[in-house]
Amino acid sequence: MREAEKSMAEPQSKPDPDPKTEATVTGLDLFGYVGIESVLDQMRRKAVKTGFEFNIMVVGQSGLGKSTLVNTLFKSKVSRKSCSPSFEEGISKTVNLQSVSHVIEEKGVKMKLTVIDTPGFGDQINNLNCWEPIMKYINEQYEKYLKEEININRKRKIPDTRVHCCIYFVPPTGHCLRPLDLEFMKRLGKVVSVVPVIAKSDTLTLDERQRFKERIRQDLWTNGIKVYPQKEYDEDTEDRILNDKIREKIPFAVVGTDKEHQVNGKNVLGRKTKWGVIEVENVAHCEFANLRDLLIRSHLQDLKDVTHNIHYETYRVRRLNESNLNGIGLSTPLASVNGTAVRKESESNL
Ligand SMILES: Nc1nc2c(ncn2[C@@H]2O[C@H](COP(=O)(O)OP(=O)(O)OP(=O)(O)O)[C@@H](O)[C@H]2O)c(=O)[nH]1
Ligand SMILES: [Mg+2]
Repeated sequence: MREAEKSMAEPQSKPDPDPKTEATVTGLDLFGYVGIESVLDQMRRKAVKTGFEFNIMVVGQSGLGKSTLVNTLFKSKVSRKSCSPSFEEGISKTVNLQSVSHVIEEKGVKMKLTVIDTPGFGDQINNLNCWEPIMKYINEQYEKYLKEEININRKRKIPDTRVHCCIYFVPPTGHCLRPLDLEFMKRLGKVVSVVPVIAKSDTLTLDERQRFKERIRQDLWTNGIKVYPQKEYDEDTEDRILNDKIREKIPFAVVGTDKEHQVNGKNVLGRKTKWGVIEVENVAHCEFANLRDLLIRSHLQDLKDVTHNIHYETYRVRRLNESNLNGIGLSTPLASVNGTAVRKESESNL
């Protein structure tokens, strides 16, 4: 018996295998060209047909330029198309949590982009629990998705309203993060990917901006606040190198506008001042372009993956454990759980 175990554990004791049979057998060797890589084309075609959904939320104190940045982010023209008329006249104070969706099509790829604009907080004397409506919204979207997912007759494609990224606006004080910012980001960071930005950064000099950014990074670190992209989710060295560069730049110092101005004969998005135009998409002027590239060009899929695999998964496990504890089977859709239990859950998270 021992001998048999030994021989199984030590395959090297067998005669040397024929190197030809040990080598990876490629499709080419066996049948000529198989065309495995065409699976990529198939996946691409499928993805293009299905389209993409991406949801961003903007959060921060009142008057920091959240609604303005929403318009800037999607080249304002795209954004303005389906906004309420008040956006045409100028951006007014946001009073309700509102989401605006646009289907953007580029080279045949369709993306339904939804931006959830939230009313600013912090203008009350008592800001206690001002994060409640935001946390509630985020958890409600997870709950909606979960209900669809555990339905017996579930849809082939579950509509995804989960918040994939939350842009948190830090006021350009130039000092440090306020207790309110710390508290808010600490709570948000546990349920959603948070990308902090310095709002209205045209009000800071370049030196002030740099020092403020370093201070914010330090404050986040000392308070154990996790912002996107998180180190522990880097999948390999390539990811780490790319994300380290982003982590060094975070928080992005952004400037927003919904107006275009002529600069050197070209129409550019910018803020006109007495001293010239601050070009919003010019990286020498501000880091709006870095933010846009992160969200749309380089990390869109990763943000969706982190939302699904980390944040939603945490929510799902907790909810299903809870259902089991309450004696409600997994197969029972949560829709049939009394509504108060669901509501209590989102509140208990606050
Ligand atoms: N200097 C400067 N002003 C800005 C910037 N972005 C927006 N503003 C101005 O700030 C004011 C408030 O902008 P909003 O976009 O309404 O701010 P908000 O965060 O949506 O405010 P609430 O809806 O009250 O939460 C407007 O007059 C904007 O023109 C910026 O980057 N720099
Ligand atoms: Mg607003």
